[in-house]
Amino acid sequence: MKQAILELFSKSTGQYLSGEEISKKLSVSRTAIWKHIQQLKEEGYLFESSPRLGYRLLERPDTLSVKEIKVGLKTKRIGQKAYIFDEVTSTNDQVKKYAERGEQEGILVVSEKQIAGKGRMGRTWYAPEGTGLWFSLLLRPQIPPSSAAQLVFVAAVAVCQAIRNATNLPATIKWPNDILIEDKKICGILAEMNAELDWLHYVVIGIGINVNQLKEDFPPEIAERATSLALISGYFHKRVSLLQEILVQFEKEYDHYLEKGFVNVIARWKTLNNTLGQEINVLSRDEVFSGIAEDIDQQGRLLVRTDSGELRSVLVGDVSIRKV
Ligand code: BT5
Repeated sequence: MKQAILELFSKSTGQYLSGEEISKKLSVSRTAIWKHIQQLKEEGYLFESSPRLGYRLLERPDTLSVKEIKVGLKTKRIGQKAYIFDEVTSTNDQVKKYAERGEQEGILVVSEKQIAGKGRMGRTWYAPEGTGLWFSLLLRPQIPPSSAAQLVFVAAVAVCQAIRNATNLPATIKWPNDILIEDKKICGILAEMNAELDWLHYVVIGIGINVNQLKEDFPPEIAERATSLALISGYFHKRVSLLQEILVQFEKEYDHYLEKGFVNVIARWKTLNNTLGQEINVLSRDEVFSGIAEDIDQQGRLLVRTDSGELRSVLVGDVSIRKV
């Protein structure tokens, strides 16, 4: 019932709804409505009530709850089933457990905190309590395992676009999986898959976004390279609204990809990236080299013209943009 009440208010944002109107629409008594609204107030929702006009929802709490995530969520399947945790080792690992139990594509796992958050290649992702968005999605696309890396690009385009839409901040994508603002890392993406050589069982897309951390919240080893939306904009952001926008953009981008292929994703990726055309250093496996990032190919490999004129394609690696 509380979910239904919130849905009504989400459709008439900032407007008064009378107790009578609500009770008619939901077929319950006005006293029951009053009781539910009192409970919502205790959960952090700020309602204004006027004896003549009824109730108006002024503020929603920034708690990551299924109720909050689902209210007004404009997706068909991505995030429509969500699991929320106070603490997990890694949301990617949690999604894998659900995948093994046969859960459907689109399920979302969000945690307030990760105690063993993962980056790529065994690295650590720092995911402290309450300040960021740490979440993972389960996908079951019918594509060959060799194409699974393309989903990192789908995710990067969706997250970058969503951050721009929700905050107006100039987010860009650094090949292959980082979102940066003002040259600092705001978001990392980790895609993992379960597959046979020629059969993809599922893919987990893990996304970590620094939302409301302050400078002192970052450990010294990343403090110079990492930032948060709050640090850039000077004010705190609602994590739930951002998450909803990401889910919407993700579904849009993913559906496009499934229908029309990777070419369209690359085209959008190119309009949002900060890597192509730049002088870069590449750390690929154990080798370091530098050159100019010329393009990405149909598999998402970065094509780099090295300082000696050779064109090299990089499938896995880290890139840093050289400052001139
Ligand atoms: C990534 O790896 O950037 C992928 C990060 C994915 C995190 C999400 S959170 C939800 C889901 N569950 C997980 O367990 N993981 C995913 P990589 O490109 O390898 O970058 C890792 C490096 O980024 C680290 O070695 C640090 O230098 C740096 N780093 C760690 N935590 C950071 C943070 N919160 N913000 C910015 N940089 C960070």
